[in-house]
Amino acid sequence: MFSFFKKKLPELLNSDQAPTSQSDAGWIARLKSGLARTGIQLTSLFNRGGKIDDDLYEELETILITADVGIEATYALLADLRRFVKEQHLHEAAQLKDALAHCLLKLLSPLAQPLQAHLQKPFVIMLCGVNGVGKTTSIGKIAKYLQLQGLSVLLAAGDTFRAAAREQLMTWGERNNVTVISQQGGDAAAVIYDSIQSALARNIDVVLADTAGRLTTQPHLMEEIKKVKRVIAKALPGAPHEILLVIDANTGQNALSQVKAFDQALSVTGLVLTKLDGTAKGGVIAAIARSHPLPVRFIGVGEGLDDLRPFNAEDFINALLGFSE
Ligand SMILES: Nc1nc2c(ncn2[C@@H]2O[C@H](COP(=O)(O)OP(=O)(O)O)[C@@H](O)[C@H]2O)c(=O)[nH]1
Ligand SMILES: [Mg+2]
Repeated sequence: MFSFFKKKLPELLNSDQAPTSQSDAGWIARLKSGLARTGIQLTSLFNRGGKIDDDLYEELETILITADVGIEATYALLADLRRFVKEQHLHEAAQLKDALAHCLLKLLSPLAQPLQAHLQKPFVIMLCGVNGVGKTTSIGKIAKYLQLQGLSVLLAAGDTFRAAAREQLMTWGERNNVTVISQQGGDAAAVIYDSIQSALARNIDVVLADTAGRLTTQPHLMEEIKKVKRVIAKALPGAPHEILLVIDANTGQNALSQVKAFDQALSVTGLVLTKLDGTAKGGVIAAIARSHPLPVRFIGVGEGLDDLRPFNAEDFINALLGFSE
């Protein structure tokens, strides 16, 4: 744990974002091993000793850019870092790690806004994103998370393009005793409309609606998902209450164009960042924070049911920078 956090956290975080209270060692370890590539590079840079000089900043710049932070966010972060270093009269390379953590926390903590699914009933959540990013898997994990909060859930098998997606959701529902509304064939809007009717009739708290994967460069599919959103509003005025865009953390800077395009089409209300356990370098979240900030509701570090948690900026930065507890 690093010192600036201790001093600055209360100023930087809202009271409802308790830093590490919900974290357990296993989760932090998974996140850390997922982000190890970046962590190791940064740790070896800062542990080298010596003074903070232009060479050090330049090497840091390279590491950040290759860690998917992107050019714009890297430059902004480094400018902030240089300002902070001057202000705090820091001189040693070893001190730069804490300083970077401080600047990253300032950048990322506004994104840590948990999902508030108890605000409406039924609370309708629609998921969207490109193919294979983890939408259907995330639905299972989010459903479990919500059930643990005492909320009843119903799943809408809105990916009517792939039979496997429907079966994937049905299997999950059976195993966890959750109702899944699906139709053989049919269209996404109709399935989700029925699901909302069903949730109303059964007094269900949350509807999680799956949708088929689509590329933002497929105009007819982007129109189709806009229609799904309009139909949801017809089934329940004010819904969908949450539009989650699922992003694979391994897609690098392309993630940013997905965020921009889906947000433009649907007014996305939150992000789910998956696969931070793979070859992800983690920096894409900083790129999003800088260029197109949206709340990060959950991050995923694996295929298991417990491998998805609300985003906590401090834990993420600890893992990214390779801090040891
Ligand atoms: N390693 C890893 N795999 C994941 C994660 N989330 C999803 N997956 C896997 O990614 C693949 C595609 O997931 P799926 O939910 O079907 O994607 P969809 O097409 O967006 O619905 C599956 O094999 C999932 O098990 C994650 O956080 N980490
Ligand atoms: Mg799917």
